[in-house]
Amino acid sequence: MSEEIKNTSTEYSADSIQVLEGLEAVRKRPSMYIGDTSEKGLHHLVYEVVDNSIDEAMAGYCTDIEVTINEDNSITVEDNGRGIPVDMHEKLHKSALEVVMTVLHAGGKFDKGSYKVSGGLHGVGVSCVNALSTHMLSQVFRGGKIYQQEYEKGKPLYPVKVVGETNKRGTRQQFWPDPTIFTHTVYKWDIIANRMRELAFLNAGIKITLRDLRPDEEGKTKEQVFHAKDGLKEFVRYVDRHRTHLFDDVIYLKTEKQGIPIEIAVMYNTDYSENIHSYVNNINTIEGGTHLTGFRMALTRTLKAYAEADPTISKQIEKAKVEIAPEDFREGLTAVISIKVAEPQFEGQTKTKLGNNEVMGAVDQAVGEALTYYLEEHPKEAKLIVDKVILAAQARIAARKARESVQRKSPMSGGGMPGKLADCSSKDPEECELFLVEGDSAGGSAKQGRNRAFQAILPLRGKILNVEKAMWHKAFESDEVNNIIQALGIRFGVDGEDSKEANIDKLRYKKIIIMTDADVDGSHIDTLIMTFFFRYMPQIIQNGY
Ligand code: 0RA
Repeated sequence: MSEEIKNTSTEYSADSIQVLEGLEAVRKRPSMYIGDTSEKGLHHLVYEVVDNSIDEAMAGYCTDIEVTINEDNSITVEDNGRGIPVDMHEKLHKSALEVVMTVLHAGGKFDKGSYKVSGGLHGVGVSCVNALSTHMLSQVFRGGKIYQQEYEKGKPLYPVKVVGETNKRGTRQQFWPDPTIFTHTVYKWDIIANRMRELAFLNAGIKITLRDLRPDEEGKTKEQVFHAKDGLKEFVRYVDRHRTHLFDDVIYLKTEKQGIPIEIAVMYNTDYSENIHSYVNNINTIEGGTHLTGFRMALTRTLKAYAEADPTISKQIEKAKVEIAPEDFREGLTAVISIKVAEPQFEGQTKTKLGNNEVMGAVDQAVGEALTYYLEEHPKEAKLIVDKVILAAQARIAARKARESVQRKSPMSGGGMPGKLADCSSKDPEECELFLVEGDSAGGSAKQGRNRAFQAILPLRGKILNVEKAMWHKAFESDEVNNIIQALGIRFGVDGEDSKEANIDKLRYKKIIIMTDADVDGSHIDTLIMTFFFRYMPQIIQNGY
């Protein structure tokens, strides 16, 4: 790995060689450090630099962060924190700033006991950003002076120097991503804006200003300020802004249990799905984990206990003749969960599933206490939730009946397929493809053009049911939706009579293609079909089919 380095090593001290090897490693295998070198990796550089300012803000020393997309597509991040230290590092004989900028993972050396993330997504250190930039400029405003150092591909061009005076305090970082490393080099406003909005919601009170100095078609530049003084309360309202609420209140808690800071905001809406956004150390844990499990456990237990303790509600449940299942408590629930863990263990395919067991009990306890209190204090809202839960249980039972009747009356249960399906001859799911085609006539054309050995065609008539707006069982009453389920070989309610979980063991096609017209109706149908997959059989998406 260090062949090229050895040749030029005479001018470097032993320490420098180590540093260079570190930076060379980052440049040789950038994906190992920042995930990938596509658009995602490119934007990751910004997050990495901003994260350091966020850490400074979480430690209580910084209130403002300014992120600028410059006209030449470089990025500037400036904060009003204490400034990265510039004094001499004892062992390495160079400025602490230089160490932070050039030594892998050096960030930890100055750790203030904040919640850094080990491995996985963030926390690789600003030195990685430096290594992957053709040029980088660091400035520190501290003690009345402006300190500065510049780098090329991570290598300092000169020792840290004073370049002027200032009454500002803080750190300013500017970098130019290396176009020989990244497949994309143009920053997208929306991608950065979404992350900055999320960070502002997750860290109440921090003001993040995003600017885009690249003129648009009208020659205009952009600026947006993200600032949420109420943190997650504002976040959950934002997530649910297009939904109708069961009641306007946000159920909110912010506490610490067993040394784990926990913040949660919950709203109930009139839709039928569960939307939980969970974060650990500001990272979106899309695969969930122990914090999510703790939340769900507490929610089920607390609502159940509340319903059982209230004679009127118990009678109401008895009358409705339903057995309430855990998932019934989560219909129409939107929640944002944010916790901080000192040593997070991230697991799962994308390393976004929290594994720390101690977190489960902490979140369970926090949610149990806060929700019990909320229900006692808000009987009106509590009743609205319980009514909704009973409705959900009834719908779930109705869904089972609809499914059973479909399976009885149609030829499908015996391996029969929907009449409209033009199946392929292969029976090997690995090579079989199913085309979901908009309209019978396009379906006909697709049939003529296909390779019948492995390509099957299922024409769909018009728009399928919008499952996002329908109760669970309605999907099983819709012919078009049932045709898709049957053609795919999906079964529901296998583990436990009315489980909502799809069983895809007998999936007949491992490639599913949505084929619609390139117009608004086509896009709408795409959306409806994808929503159906996302809500009823997310495994199809998760497995990349
Ligand atoms: C450790 C110690 C001190 C400041 C920082 C880290 C710091 C790092 C970054 C990175 C971006 N912005 C930052 N702001 C501050 C200061 C220690 C002291 O002053 O005593």
